[in-house]
Amino acid sequence: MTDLFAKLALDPSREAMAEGAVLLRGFALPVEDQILPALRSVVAGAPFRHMVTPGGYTMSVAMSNCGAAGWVTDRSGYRYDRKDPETGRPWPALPQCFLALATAAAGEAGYPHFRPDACLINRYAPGARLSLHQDKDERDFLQPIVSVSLGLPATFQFGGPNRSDPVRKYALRHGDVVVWGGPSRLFFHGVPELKDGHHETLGRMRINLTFRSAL
Ligand code: MD3
Ligand code: FE
Repeated sequence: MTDLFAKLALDPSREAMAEGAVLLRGFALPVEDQILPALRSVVAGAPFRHMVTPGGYTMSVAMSNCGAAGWVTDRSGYRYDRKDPETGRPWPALPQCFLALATAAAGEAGYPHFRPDACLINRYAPGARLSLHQDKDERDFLQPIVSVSLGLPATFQFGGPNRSDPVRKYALRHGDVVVWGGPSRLFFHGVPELKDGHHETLGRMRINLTFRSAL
């Protein structure tokens, strides 16, 4: 564990995407050998599933969660739930290396007190997409969200506080970490259809981890 912090302390390349949004290119690469096995063990306990929106659509993105709470949707609405509705059991705990990565990234972006209690895990197969939305189901919008991209690259669409605001496009690649704080925390965002491809460790797949202070 000690060398994890030594590796993360290496000077990351950072870009500002919007007010409060800090892109740390490749920030997760030094710890991917810890993240990927931990991810496998989480989804062994809480398998990926395609959830249904309140409007009755089945999401093309498959999801799971770990942490004290998980984000879920069904016909009754969106919410954070302490239990996996598929199994009735609590979600798997946040792996130590997930927590260390998320808190280190938040620290780099100026949020030294970020302590996520939920991690939503999104799995994209080619063709899967996430339409433009805001993340508003968390209790405290002053806390940032930290996202970690793994596997196939995606185009990410980032707009503004109103749905009709123009969007800008960014490529998010394997190992990229973004901290979404300040005004950007409530900006509209989405992922258009994932292009087919092959990633050397994850194959035909993109995984996105989003760490949240939900409760
Ligand atoms: C900006 N996930 O899980 S990651 C989500 O690639 C979500 O799976 C996308 O949007 C994905 O809610 C985008 C980047 C991201 C995540 C959360 C945000 C950007 C954000 C929350 C607020 C603002
Ligand atoms: Fe989102």
